[in-house]
Amino acid sequence: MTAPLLTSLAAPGGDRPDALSVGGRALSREELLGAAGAVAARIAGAPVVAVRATATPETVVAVVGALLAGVPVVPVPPDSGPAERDHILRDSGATLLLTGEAVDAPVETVPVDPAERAAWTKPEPDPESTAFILYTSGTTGAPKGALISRRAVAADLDGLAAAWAWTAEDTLVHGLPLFHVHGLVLGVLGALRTGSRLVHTGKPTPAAYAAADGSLYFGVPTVWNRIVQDPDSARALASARLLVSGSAPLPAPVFRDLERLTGQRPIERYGMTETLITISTRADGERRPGYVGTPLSGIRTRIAAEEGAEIGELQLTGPTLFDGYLNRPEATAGSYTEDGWFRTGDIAAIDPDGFHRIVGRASTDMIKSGGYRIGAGEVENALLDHPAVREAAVVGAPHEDLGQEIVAYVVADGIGEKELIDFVASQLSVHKRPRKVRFLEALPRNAMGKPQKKLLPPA
Ligand code: MCA
Ligand code: AMP
Repeated sequence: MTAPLLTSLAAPGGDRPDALSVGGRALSREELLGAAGAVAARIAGAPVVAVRATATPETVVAVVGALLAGVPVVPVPPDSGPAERDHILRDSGATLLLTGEAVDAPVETVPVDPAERAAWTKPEPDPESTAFILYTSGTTGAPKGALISRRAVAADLDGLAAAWAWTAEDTLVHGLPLFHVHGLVLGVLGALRTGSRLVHTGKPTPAAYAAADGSLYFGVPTVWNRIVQDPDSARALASARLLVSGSAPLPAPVFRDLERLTGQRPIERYGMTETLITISTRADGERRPGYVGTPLSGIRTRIAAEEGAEIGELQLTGPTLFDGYLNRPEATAGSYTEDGWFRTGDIAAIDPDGFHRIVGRASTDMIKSGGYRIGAGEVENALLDHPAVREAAVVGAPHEDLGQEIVAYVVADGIGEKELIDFVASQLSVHKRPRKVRFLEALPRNAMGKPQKKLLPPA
């Protein structure tokens, strides 16, 4: 039986003033609980709250406060422009926006102050209730809200704690954004549930990781690539217990450079917003470049391959799966097979010894850049909102540092590359901006008039 999500928030084995340090500002667990209690009292009874998810103690306090009160939380990327932010607020039904600093918003804002204290004594909410509504891109249209239950989060964190021997003895270090599964669910709630100390470095820079003196480090492959480009910082991680990579494929050369510079092979783990983390190598097990390991406890996997083929779509079941997309029964139904397995959209293979290898994605319209998932359709729609743009096609081009970089092909009059990049950055989150724009006379199309991305010229 999985223990309720927040049962272990009080410090196991004694509190410390720097139990959580986020961007250089520290809180003890008692201070966190007191400040979160004040948030819970203020928002109790709201249907859904949004949190402006800056990398700050305010975000941690706001999220824990909402979880105490049993109000579903929607993290909003702090740099999202009006198109993305308003969609998330409207679609989720959030009536309040929790924020550490005053901002203009189309809903009532509620200030969050880590110095406040209030006791919260209400019982833990139903484990099947929604903890998070996490907005995530599909191949077309605006992002969808994935409903993540308290039970799913608790089961996932327990599975990871077992896989990585993650305990209160650890100090977790990372600098990932606090509006996605990686940085928020694993990187904050994982530390709270296991009792480990958390150092959030603000930004995931090599120098900040090297200075943090942690035992457990999280990064997306871009972060690990930048660390191996900075050998002194990489060597400083030699004394860590585990270096963990996820959210995108870790290139084999980066894996090998990490081993060469730190003396240890990184842990790779695989997941999705909709399923949380489902497959990982183990603290006490083998780690191979290109492989994400074996399923966590309670997760079953299968490959839907054509007759005779070993490679096909990875499908999953287990206690960490989401409860569907908010208000989108058709999209939810479409993400499951007839016999109830979740369709990841990732192409994978399973070796005879059970080790999983992620080979690619079924759709080229789902881009992973710097570990962020970006739907080509959302960026195309943002470009088409510009009056000078007549046609747009967006692709992910291979990129050494980011994995993929967003490249936009447009048919447009009288506008330059920088202006269009800035336009997208101002409408959506900044990381969804194209890094390159190519201007064409017309998009290549088939006889039916459908754009043919395969026929686009090289970036
Ligand atoms: C640049 N900037 C701009 C513009 N261009 N601002 C406005 N308009 C522009 N045109 C600014 C940015 O705001 C930012 O400022 C700075 O330039 C650099 O931004 P950027 O180029 O985006 O940064 P980067 O260096 O390319 O970022 C690399 C990164 C980042 C740090 C690795 O991609 C990252 O944090 N990735 C993590 C993604 C993640 O957590 N994914 C997990 C998804 P300033 O520096 O001032 O802010 S969860 C998941 O995948 C599943 C569940 C799983 O398996 O984990
Ligand atoms: P997101 O919904 O942002 O959580 O992105 C999920 C996607 O990230 C998955 O469907 C995979 O395509 C990719 N992903 C996550 N972890 C890995 C990994 N270790 N190796 C390869 N791809 C990964």
